Amino acid sequence: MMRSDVKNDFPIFANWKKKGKPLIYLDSAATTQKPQKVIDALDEYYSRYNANVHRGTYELSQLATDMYEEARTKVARFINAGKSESIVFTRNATESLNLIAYAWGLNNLHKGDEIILSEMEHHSNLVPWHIIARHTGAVLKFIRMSSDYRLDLQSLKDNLGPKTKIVSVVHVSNVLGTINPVKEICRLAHEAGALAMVDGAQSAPHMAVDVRDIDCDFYALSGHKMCGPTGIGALYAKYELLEKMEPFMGGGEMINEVFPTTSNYAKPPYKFEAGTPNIAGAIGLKAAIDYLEKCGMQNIMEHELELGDYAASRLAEVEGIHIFRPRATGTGVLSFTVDSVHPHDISTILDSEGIAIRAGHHCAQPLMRKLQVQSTARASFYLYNDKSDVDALAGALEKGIALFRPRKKANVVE
Ligand code: 7TS
Repeated sequence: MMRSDVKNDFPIFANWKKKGKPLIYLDSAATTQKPQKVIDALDEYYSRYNANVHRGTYELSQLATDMYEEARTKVARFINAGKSESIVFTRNATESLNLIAYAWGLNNLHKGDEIILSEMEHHSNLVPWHIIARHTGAVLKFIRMSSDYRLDLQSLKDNLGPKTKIVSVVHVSNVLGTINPVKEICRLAHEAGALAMVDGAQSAPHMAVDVRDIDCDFYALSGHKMCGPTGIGALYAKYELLEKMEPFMGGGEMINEVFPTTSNYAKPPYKFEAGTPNIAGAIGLKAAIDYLEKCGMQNIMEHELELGDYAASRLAEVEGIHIFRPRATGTGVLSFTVDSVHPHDISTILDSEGIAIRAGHHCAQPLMRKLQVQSTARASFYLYNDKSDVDALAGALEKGIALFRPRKKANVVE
């Protein structure tokens, strides 16, 4: 069970008021709010032990380095990576996905090789592969989505073959909330001799993730979607793959020796962390993971699922609504449209009641086309939401969209 006073851990709920109305924040799939503990960790780093890492021979720098490396160990344990050297700090999930597309893809893909993605990918796991396919001549294939918004594994099996070099799929869809069977997908990819990558931007914040049980080769996450600061993310990779990979970017920190015309590189993960890293971000991410672990990942998942189910049943009563969510196991993500009301208007109506939701294509334009819509409205729940937030959403929606409906003509007596 989630504590009923979780909102108090997040100062924004006391600080932001719209026309005196409290904030009802239902856009955590875009970014989450930050608990005081994370804000304090950032403040403490900058005010007590700010220094650059891995280069100072003085105590202050050693302390900053220890804290930065402790954060790496924390991320590794959080997703059961096995060794902390398997964790590369990045800016966000997007950079983690690009790192693999560029550092692995450019050097390992050739004309005619096949990359398998799915029909529900975020642009971050799509556009990098477009670029790499253009450079290498590799071909993109897609796992189809069923009418119940799930991936059709038969279509994965049909696509897999000797030319498949990598399968890269989203763990939890940011639009549909579908939890994909990534363990099975990785098994099938490996059976075909391909590597497997998982976009965990929407799974790491919401459920216990075990990358070694999933047996993915690569896994990407974003700190800001899991109560951490913006500008910090992580890539998990099997260490032996990191060892074989070329660097993504060159610069300080990632080298062993440099000569005028050539250089050799540091060991992973440092080979992939060129330049001064986001030290404060990593330390803030550690504080965020400490906080999430204290709340309990199982608790968080159950809480969101309950809210997602409750919201789906409450919103189903709204006239003209279409909900895009799998029948059984969903998550706390709920996308919908309402007949004759544009999603942006829905968002504006709700905003006037202090309710923040997202409206748009959610960086998943191919999925929008598949759903035959241009955009959807999306409410996404997290540990600080409760049923009263869902009730407020349903109430404001009923009231607001009535304004957009064509009025019934009054009887006119001649
Ligand atoms: N993958 C998925 C599944 C996502 O949902 C997102 C962001 C990303 C990758 C990229 O994350 P970033 O931190 O690198 O930007 N999704 C959303 C969203 O649904 N609304 O805003 C951002």
